[in-house]
Amino acid sequence: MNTSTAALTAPDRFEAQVDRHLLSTVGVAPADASQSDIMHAVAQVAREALSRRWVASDATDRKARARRVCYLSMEFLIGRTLGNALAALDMQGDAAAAARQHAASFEDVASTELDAALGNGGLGRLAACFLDSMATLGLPSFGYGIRYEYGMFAQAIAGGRQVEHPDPWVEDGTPWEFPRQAVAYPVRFGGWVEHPESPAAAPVWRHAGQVSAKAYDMVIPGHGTQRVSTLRLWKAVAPAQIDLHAFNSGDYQRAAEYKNQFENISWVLYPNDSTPAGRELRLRQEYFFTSASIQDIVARHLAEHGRLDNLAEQVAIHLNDTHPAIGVAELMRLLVDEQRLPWAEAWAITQQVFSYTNHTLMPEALETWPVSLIQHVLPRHLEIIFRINHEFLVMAAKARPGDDAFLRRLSLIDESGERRVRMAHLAVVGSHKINGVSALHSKLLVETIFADFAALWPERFINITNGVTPRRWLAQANPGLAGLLDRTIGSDWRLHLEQLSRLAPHAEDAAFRQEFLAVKRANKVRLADHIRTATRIVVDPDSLFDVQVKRIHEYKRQLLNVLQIVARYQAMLADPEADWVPRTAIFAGKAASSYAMAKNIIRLINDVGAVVNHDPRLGGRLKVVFVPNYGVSVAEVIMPGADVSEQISTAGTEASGTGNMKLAMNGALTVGTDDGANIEIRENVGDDNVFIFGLKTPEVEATRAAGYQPLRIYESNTKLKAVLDAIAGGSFSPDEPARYRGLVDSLLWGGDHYLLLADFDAYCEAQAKVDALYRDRDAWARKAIANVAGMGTFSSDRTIAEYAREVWKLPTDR
Ligand code: 26V
Repeated sequence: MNTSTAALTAPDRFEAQVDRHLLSTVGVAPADASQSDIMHAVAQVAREALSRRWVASDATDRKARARRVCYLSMEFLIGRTLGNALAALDMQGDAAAAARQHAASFEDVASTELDAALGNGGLGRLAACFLDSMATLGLPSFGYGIRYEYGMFAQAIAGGRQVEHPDPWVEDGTPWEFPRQAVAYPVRFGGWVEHPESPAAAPVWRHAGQVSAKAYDMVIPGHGTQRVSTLRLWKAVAPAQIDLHAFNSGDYQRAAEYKNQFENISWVLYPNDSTPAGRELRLRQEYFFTSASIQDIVARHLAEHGRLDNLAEQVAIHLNDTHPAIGVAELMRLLVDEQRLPWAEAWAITQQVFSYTNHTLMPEALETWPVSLIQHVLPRHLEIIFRINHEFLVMAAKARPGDDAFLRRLSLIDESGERRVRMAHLAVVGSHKINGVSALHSKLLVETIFADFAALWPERFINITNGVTPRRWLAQANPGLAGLLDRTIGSDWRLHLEQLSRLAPHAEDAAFRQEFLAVKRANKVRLADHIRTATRIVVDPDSLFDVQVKRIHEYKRQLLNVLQIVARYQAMLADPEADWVPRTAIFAGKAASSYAMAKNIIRLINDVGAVVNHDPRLGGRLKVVFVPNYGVSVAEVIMPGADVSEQISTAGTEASGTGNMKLAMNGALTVGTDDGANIEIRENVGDDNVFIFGLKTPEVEATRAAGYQPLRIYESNTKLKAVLDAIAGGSFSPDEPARYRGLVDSLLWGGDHYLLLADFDAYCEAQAKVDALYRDRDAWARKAIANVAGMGTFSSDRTIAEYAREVWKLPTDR
């Protein structure tokens, strides 16, 4: 044996590190390692490298006493971590080689990782894209959330229906978390408040129960930088002394119950999207993670600065929707009751610290809590909310003397029925900046739910349009297109997505168009493979892949898409010899478990597919598939394989949408309404490169105001009537002909609140234009390329740079 440098460095080589972890961490002989074993070992190698970056980032920020942003969110829809971590560490090549050494492909190895699905939909995925961008821009930043033991339920389809399965994603551990033994805070609930005689003494909250919030950290690597960010998730643990007491008295059952009553707080993610979940446990979850996060922020600040008067200079706390809005009252409690700051001083700090993003106008998703419930769960916070409200209304009354209706609308308390706390009002009053997530949404916010607040404080309301991270949604999800971009415009687009505009001239290059279409074709083959594995349905990669993927909700109008598909089916049957453009309609998305109508829509999609897919008269020219278990990893396969992106919400209802961005960035053409970020996508990619149809927001309002009568449309539109009659009459449910009677009745007799019938003709016309264009492969390719080229502004790096500049006042070099 010689001692050459090669021999000395050998143990540090990537493959050697993987083998070392196979032995020491996973506990398996390298020769016997399964794909999952290899995934775990590679993850350990990445973990070590990330940990080094973490320690360095942390030391730099502490030394610089850097101002930080803390992003409070109930949801972080992370997905898988390995591929992203390796890309950030520039270890992809090494990892692929290590996988090959064990006779595996890296893709197969990576696919054994479970998704971290700690979120429902758009709001949670946005938070995950934001973490990626905050780290990449090098912002000193923390994400704060809940370490749910069970994430978003897994969706299976059985007999055409959604079946929910639990998602115990951490049951067997995850390589990505770092439990912080030393970081824990008590979070209290219930009881009552005592007010001492002396006004100088602080009120005392005699709580009824207490739980410990324990920190579990995840590293969020930045790309093109050594900087990382931290995601700190809280787990609820019953305090040790509570267990002991009951255990010592021998009452194990009671001890276990008591323990569960508190530990259940971080058990499961609420699987609702925009539906009221007036459940006490949800409120406890919100307070639990918000209180722990703010205690952590205050404790760290005190440790670094030893005083609180400069808190607002050092930290920005962002509220991702109203779920953490109770934090406004919690910070006041900590500053006034525990740190003994005067109320006015504490309030000035609080208002400077907080900012708030609204993510929906849907009235049913605007959180309010009964005053009686807050009294029961958080009695001291209720007092604080009342005082905030009192001082706020005194101020507002000076602005509009005598206008009681104005004050009633502004109040933090809705007194119209059972008294309720309006969490959005608490968030607005406690924040110095409030934003919507697209230009239209932000405009509607100040015209509707926040109109009165905007009259008082116009300067607080701004727009920051959403974005998505190009690392996951282009580089990782679409290596084919990423490679083509690298060869054509260089590789800077990963960090500077505006660079995509340099693609535009290449739309004129026939050879480039061919390459572009070849990439799309390969992605469609990959998607078709996934569809076959997941549904056993065979689809043709040369057919037009028409994709609608998102949570199932009436306002998103998956049902309008189904109506259009049935109309197409009927037209094909009427003229089977015509030259129809072959189409594959691809749906995916979860329905809230309690949302009967949404579940019925899933069943209808599957029922329509069961008939259409097997009708020999169509010769395979129309297929309808429902891809089960939509989530981050399924989306990574679907987005690159789409030709058409369906963004067809009733105008004025979709706050932004982010799937629309992922699809367009991957070269899909949008068929969409004038809603959310669709409008800005059109402005950026060009009117000629999207298919915008249907009523616009003011027309939606006018249609409803004029007394919308869906029956009239039904009776006068023979094509639409035939569609609805077929669905209602059981053409797609022959075993139970009345199955969809109720669904159709909700349109005809239930008011058709989302105006499907009103938009039906315009939608079909837009789809006819799509068919015509698809026949001309060259013209299609030009428009698809124009879409990619125009999407530079929709990077979450741009979004985060705007937050940093306009809201958080953090320096960036962008
Ligand atoms: C509300 C609730 C209510 C109770 C139970 C659980 C739960 C979970 C989430 C929500 C609100 C969801 C709001 C949301 O996801 N909005 C979406 O946010 C995206 C990012 O800004 C945006 O692109 C979508 O248009 C918007 O629908």
